[in-house]
Amino acid sequence: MHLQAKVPRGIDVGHQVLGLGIAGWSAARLLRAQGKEVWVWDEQDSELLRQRQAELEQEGIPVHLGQPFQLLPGVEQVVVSPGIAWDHPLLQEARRQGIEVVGEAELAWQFLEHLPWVGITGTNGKSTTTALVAEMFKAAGLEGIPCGNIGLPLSQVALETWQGQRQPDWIVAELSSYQLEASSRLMQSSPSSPPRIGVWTTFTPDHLERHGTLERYAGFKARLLERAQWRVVNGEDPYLFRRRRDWENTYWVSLQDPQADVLLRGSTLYIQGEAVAELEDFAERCPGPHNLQNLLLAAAAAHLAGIPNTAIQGAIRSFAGMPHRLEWVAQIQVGSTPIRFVNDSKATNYEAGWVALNALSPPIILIAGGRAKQGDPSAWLRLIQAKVARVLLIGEAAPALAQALQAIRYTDVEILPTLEVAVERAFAAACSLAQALADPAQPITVLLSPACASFDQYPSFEHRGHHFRACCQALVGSLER
Ligand code: UMA
Repeated sequence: MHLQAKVPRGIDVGHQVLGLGIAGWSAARLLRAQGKEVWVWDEQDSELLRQRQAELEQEGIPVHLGQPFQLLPGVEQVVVSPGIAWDHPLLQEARRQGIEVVGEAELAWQFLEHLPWVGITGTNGKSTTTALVAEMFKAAGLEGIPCGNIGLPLSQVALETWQGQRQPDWIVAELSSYQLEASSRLMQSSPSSPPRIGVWTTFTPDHLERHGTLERYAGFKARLLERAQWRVVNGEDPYLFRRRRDWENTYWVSLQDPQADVLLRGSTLYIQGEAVAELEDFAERCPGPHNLQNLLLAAAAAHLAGIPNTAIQGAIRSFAGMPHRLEWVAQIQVGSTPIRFVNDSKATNYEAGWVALNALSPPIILIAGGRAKQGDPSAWLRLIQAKVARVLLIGEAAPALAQALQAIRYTDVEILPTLEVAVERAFAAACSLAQALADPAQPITVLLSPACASFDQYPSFEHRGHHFRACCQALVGSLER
């Protein structure tokens, strides 16, 4: 295999960054700001990548687009974007040659390890928990930057902190299994280090195409708890509950267990036996037991970080929910029936799809599909059967999902070419349904909760969610005209 590339004479590459997504882009700028020679490589070529290429080249960072990765001669460190397989042949070759290979998050850690951290991992719920923890720090007058897998790259935070543009009190990092796999020290604590709090939200099969087995996937997430000084774990999750004796210094969170450290009694949140907040309004704004679990996890982490109860209460009052997660994007009144459009584009696997359906009351018209993920869809399919009036399928996975629904004798299914057509069809179906309702004032929900990745039709789940929101708003506009 030819893995060594030609570099123009006189260039000492030093650091090679693989992937020009937002993580690679930030990592390259962080290294350049340290005066390092950096070369960025991306196997794709697109308008967006060319824009980024032009920006980086202005900063003296050469960028190579559209060809398989190759090792540049003289490289001392390879920095890897989270989405690149950790066993990519080029990385194996680099390790064989004794070249240091680090993940982008691990690179950022080297610049941020003097700060206290809350690291949040889990299959689902980690973004909402991350945003809630940051909101609780904010209510206490502290800057706790929500970053990492949630969107703002850790390297960007490292760069801005190093340049003095930010002075974070805490790093509140959402950490994916990809980032944890590519890190050997991230969140490592020692007796003298500032606080490190590790949170594990849920665990179900995901990303098996990358990690191979469930054990490996769990192992990367467990790294976070093993390295932290204090831990917060969701006792409602069956897998995590089974592992409850694995970790010390752990706050257990539960909606039901009266023995838990952080729990719900009625609608009151208790931390270590003390009543902290009423959650009725929060449960209206952020429906579903999963959102209550996320809130309890966040409150536990904030409490361990020394955030006062008044700030936790303030954050609970002000938190408006997350975009693309059961986000209410439009409402159309048809006679006395409200038809609500809810964007849950972030549901990229069957478990997240199940969580959304579980949180909402019927009748529901569901738009699902995209690129299929590995995993067991049976619980999701059963909930569709119980709660969904009609399923509209889009994307690559549509034929297979239609077959799976037929296999359980669910027949109210249609395959449609685009999301735009699906929104129109969903509205028409909701209008017919409204006429048949026993209680005409009962709301009908049109829910985009794909249970699939977006990459067959969109660059990301955010693009898919924005498109859904735009389609719904266009529909509202067309009815107003
Ligand atoms: N690329 C290659 N070769 C490959 C793979 C990718 O050249 O073999 C290139 C692609 O052409 C692309 C670039 O690498 O241009 C993309 O890099 P990336 O996939 O690491 O994406 P980034 O834009 O840098 O975003 C990453 C995270 N992406 C992934 O983990 C896949 C973002 O998480 C994160 O928000 C961002 O860093 C900032 O920290 C997204 C995600 O989907 C939300 N995460 C997964 C999830 O939540 O399930 C783990």
